[in-house]
Amino acid sequence: MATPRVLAIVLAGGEGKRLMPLTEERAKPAVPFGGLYRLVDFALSNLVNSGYLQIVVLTQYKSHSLDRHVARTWRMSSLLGNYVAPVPAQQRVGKHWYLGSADAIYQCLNIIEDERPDIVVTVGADHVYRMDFSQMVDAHMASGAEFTVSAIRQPIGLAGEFGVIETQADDPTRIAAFREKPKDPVGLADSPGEVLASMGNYVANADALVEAVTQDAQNPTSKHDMGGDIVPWFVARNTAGVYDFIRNDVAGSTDRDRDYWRDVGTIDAYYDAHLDLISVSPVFNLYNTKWPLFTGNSGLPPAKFVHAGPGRLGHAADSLVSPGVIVSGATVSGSVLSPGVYLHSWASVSDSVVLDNAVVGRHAQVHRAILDKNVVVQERARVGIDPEHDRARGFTVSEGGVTVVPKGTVV
Ligand code: ADQ
Repeated sequence: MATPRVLAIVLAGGEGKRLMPLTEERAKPAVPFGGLYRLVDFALSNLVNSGYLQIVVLTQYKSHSLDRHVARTWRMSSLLGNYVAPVPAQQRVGKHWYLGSADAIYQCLNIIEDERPDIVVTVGADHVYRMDFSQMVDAHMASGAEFTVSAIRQPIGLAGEFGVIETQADDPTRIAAFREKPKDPVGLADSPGEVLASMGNYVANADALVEAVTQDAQNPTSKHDMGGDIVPWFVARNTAGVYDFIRNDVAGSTDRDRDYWRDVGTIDAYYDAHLDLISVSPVFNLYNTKWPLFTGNSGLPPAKFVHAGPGRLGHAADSLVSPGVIVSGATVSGSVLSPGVYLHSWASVSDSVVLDNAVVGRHAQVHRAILDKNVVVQERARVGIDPEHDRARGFTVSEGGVTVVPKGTVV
């Protein structure tokens, strides 16, 4: 099979309402994750590792830190025609921002026309996983479908958060029906407790995609959404294929994290995905060098652990600790610390996610909490120990009981 020309589009305009307050001041794809990364780094690393180096990142909502991250971290030499380019909502076709993800693509059709790709790979920017998109492209081209959706089984209880796929009885690689976030999902015949969910990643023949989003733009009843409108458009044409991620995606990943895919759309999912990273043999392994995850290099010094002494430890166990962190006589367990975090003597941080440059003062306690950037927990203050108290003082406490302290708060 001839190698196709591929343009990659990263949909990075999502608002991420359910991740509030982490998305109060930043787009969801810019939310920090795993100590050093931003969520968008997973989609971009997957594309680059798949060999796709012509990438546009469509941004809109509170996109300043996202644009800056993409421009600084992912800048490539354009000598060979490779680029990762943030493209803000351009209002090319009207005085509105992107209406939905399909409108975002419609508004940048000029890029597709300029690049003349054979195939467009469109991916979300909100998920933590490893995936070789070149395998999906190969499967797409072999199948004869115009548009292919990557899919993974999910518990039926989560069906309302996903596009749910029904495959054709005589051909499980073709989509018979697609329902976006159904309220009354039907389980799979061989596993009634599960549905086949769209991962929000699509491979399309460029011509067909252009036709679909152009027609969609003219449809006054459309919400201009990839999942809600474009996938059903291809299903109606009987040219929509499905790519089974678990069965097919084998390259790049170790056996262990091969099947890992997490939508970190809620505080609890975000928190739990961090715990997945910490375990001794993690299901998602940041140290897998076969499929590296790229991000910015802060140039910070190494993490430092000092001031062990009577009653204080200056250590961390079962944790990920980023560059620039100082653990000075404090105790850390089961936590992920982002760059520049400073923990003072007799402080204790357990089962928590602490984002950049947060400070925890002497004798303070932080448990089952997410501290956003630049939070200061003052001497003897407590966070996450008493969820009722945390709620009363205005912090978000998730259903799973995780307290979130917004950016820059002094506790
Ligand atoms: P959602 O994630 O709910 O479901 P959406 O809010 O459209 O769908 O977000 C999809 C991606 O597009 C995200 O990466 C988001 O950041 C981005 N995005 C949203 N609106 C955008 C806009 N106007 N401009 C640019 N980018 C935008 C989708 C699919 C489901 C599928 C789930 C998987 O619709 O079918 O099951 O993803 O999580």
